[in-house]
Amino acid sequence: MQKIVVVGMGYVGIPVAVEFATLENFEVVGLNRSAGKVDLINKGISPIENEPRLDALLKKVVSEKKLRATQNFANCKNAYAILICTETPFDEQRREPNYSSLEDALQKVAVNLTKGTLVIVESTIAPTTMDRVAIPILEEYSGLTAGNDFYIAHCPERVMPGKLLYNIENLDRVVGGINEESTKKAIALYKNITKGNLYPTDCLTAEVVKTTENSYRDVQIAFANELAMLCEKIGVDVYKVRELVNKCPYRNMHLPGAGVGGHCLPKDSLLLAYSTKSVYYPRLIMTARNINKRMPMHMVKLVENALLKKDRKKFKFLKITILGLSYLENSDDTRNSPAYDIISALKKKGAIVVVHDPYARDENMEIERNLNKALLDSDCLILVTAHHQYKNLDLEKVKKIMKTAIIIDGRNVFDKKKAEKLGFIYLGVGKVALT
Ligand code: SAJ
Repeated sequence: MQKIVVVGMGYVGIPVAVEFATLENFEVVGLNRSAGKVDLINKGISPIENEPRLDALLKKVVSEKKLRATQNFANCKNAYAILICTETPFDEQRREPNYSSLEDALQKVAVNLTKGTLVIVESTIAPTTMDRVAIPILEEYSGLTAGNDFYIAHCPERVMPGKLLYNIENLDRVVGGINEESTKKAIALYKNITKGNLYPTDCLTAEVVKTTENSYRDVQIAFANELAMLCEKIGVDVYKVRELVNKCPYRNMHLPGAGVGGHCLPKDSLLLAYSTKSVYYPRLIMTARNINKRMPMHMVKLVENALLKKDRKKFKFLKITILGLSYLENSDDTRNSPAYDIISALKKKGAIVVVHDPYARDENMEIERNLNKALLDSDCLILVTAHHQYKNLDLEKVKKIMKTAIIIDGRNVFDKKKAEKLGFIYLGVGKVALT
């Protein structure tokens, strides 16, 4: 049985560890810094909730002793392959990637690295990181030579909360090795767990592909957001415009909204730009990133406009209800959610902000699970995340329990005409602004 070690038991590491552990010829060791997570996994409990099939599969492979978690990196010795899946956030203050977790993992792997092992970096990294950071650390702390004594490749993850296992099993992937042998070994490894195509390339190209695929999406969303603000001024519904634009061949206008959250899009264009920081500034990509970053403030502006309509200027003591803390509909994942910027801006203006979300988990945020309580006596309902639960809200009932009938729609969930007919002031991203 070949030993696979997965470093980092998060949204990337846990599903890939489970996928290999279900296969007959692999046993898997999951490495994590937090003892709590190690303990949960060894009890067969997934730290990630609301993920189809993951709970059951994790319980199965742990009970069959095919997967175990530990904090001890000595388990890297004699591994067939080591997959590094640690977080790589971007530090916006210092304007550089925060590689502390990645470098810590690389060092601990390196001191336990044995000849012949295949090392894969799945974490999303700025182009040139494999060459400038990963390979030097592995060689320095192991005394081995990359590409000869051990194999190394970058195989960027393509996970998506809600489809973690599905994406691993079906999506195409890029496999960038330090040399042909490393690439071949990495492709042979991943062929065990995916039906998707595995495209061979080099480390640098793989780094650029991953950060580009998300920068590309960020730019597309920014286009939609810019058009939404333009349509508000012109007085047309951007969603109607989008529907008709997309009837045109080769058009695929994305959805405007309250903002762009998640663990990928808000940082990947910054990682891409970082790699050329002294030689080239990608203006379009960075402008797009700034447009998306400013959407939560646009939502706050819409609140101000709506209150003005009610001759209310002050936010002080107003009760404002946020519907949706998660960054993505029907997910509990709150990472980089635009809701946080909206909440802090409203609190700074003196509003009493009540946050409702059926799924989100955040121990630092009080989350109301009872929708009626969240809306009772509220002066403004702000729709940030298009959870299913909000789509069939009975606005007539909602109006009865709110104090002031104002809706700010960040995801085109409600029907503007119906809301206005019921007596709501309705403003939405890309919807016709107040006259
Ligand atoms: N969003 C918009 N408008 C859109 C699409 C998304 O405002 O048209 C917002 C969402 O509300 C969310 C954020 O952008 O706040 C990110 O949404 P996402 O659908 O991109 O979801 P992510 O962040 O989980 O993106 C992942 C990425 N997958 C990987 O990195 C492997 C992304 O590359 C995928 O394109 C995306 O899933 C997907 O296609 O579902």
